[in-house]
Amino acid sequence: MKKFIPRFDFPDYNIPRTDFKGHQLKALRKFESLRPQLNLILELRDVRAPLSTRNILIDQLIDKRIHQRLVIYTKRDLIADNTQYLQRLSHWQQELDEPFILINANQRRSARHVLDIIKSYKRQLEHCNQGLALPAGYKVLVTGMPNVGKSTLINTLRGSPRKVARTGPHAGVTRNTSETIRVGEPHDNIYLIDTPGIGLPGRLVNERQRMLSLSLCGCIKTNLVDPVIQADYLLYLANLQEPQKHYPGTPTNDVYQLLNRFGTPRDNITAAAVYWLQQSHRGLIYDRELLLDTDSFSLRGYLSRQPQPDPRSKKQSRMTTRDRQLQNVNQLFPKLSDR
Ligand SMILES: Nc1nc2c(ncn2[C@@H]2O[C@H](COP(=O)(O)OP(=O)(O)OP(=O)(O)O)[C@@H](O)[C@H]2O)c(=O)[nH]1
Ligand SMILES: [Mg+2]
Repeated sequence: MKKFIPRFDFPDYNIPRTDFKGHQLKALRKFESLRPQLNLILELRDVRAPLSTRNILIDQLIDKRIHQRLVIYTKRDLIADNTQYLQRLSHWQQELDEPFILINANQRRSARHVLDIIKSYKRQLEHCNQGLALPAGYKVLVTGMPNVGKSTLINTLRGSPRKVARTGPHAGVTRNTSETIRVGEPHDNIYLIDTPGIGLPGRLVNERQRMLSLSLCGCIKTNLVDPVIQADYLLYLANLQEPQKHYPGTPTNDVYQLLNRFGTPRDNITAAAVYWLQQSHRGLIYDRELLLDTDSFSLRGYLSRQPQPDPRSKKQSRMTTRDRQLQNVNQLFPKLSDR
């Protein structure tokens, strides 16, 4: 039998570069006003797409002199078998010197671990303050891209059967920054703030494929990208990883051939794509760079190569709504345009 060779390239489809919305800009403004009272920033990312779900706007929010920071990779359970990948990710994070943990946000044990870390950060801060208690309590902003599990983690940390934060399997469930939510014992004095997921304005997205990875993680609106293109990208990734685990029949590079195998009524190819996208694809990594071998990819190298477009060069008269949004973002985070 002929050996199956997966595609190494993926077509450059003309897909939207952004799903940035007005409520996200409003949230960024709110972050700016909360900034002086925050002690810890918890940045959540989806472990299956750590590059795509990293948000450079959050880097701009952090002032190292006053804020502590912890990166939390969620959805660990969806990739638990892939120990080799988890080891590589840990190695890259250590290289960056960015404190991080991996969790399942639905799991009480994970939430207890997060709470223990928050308490230890708080103790560190009190120690630096010569043991003085923090008058307004210890404030923790829970932030990240849409749908990465921010509200889920807050509910699990609260531990009560009644949810304090609304959750759902698609992007944009939380629309407003919450009031403070107490976690732990009353004397712990720890308060979390739930936030709407923040995406990136189009000009800060240099590769369209980011949108495909984000789409597979549910971080952008479901119908922003044609489901057949999403299915094609999923097929491409599955073939580079373990095709036999993710679809029936012999491996194929032809998405139409695959979708026809699902036998949907009246050969509705879009319905077949949606059906396949909704299956669980445990173990799959959605950022294709991470499939390169160790010599060809390092997270530090990748991040240093990310271009930072200068939005100031755009003429005011030709500004679109998106340009204006980006300009607003840059006014909030001037450091971005100086890079
Ligand atoms: N398997 C798994 N599912 C998770 C995990 N964390 C969150 N989810 C699921 O992911 C979906 C999104 O969770 P939310 O908590 O609503 O995400 P969010 O970041 O608050 O989303 P926005 O409010 O839209 O920004 C829900 O269906 C959760 O059940 C996790 O660690 N593992
Ligand atoms: Mg939410």
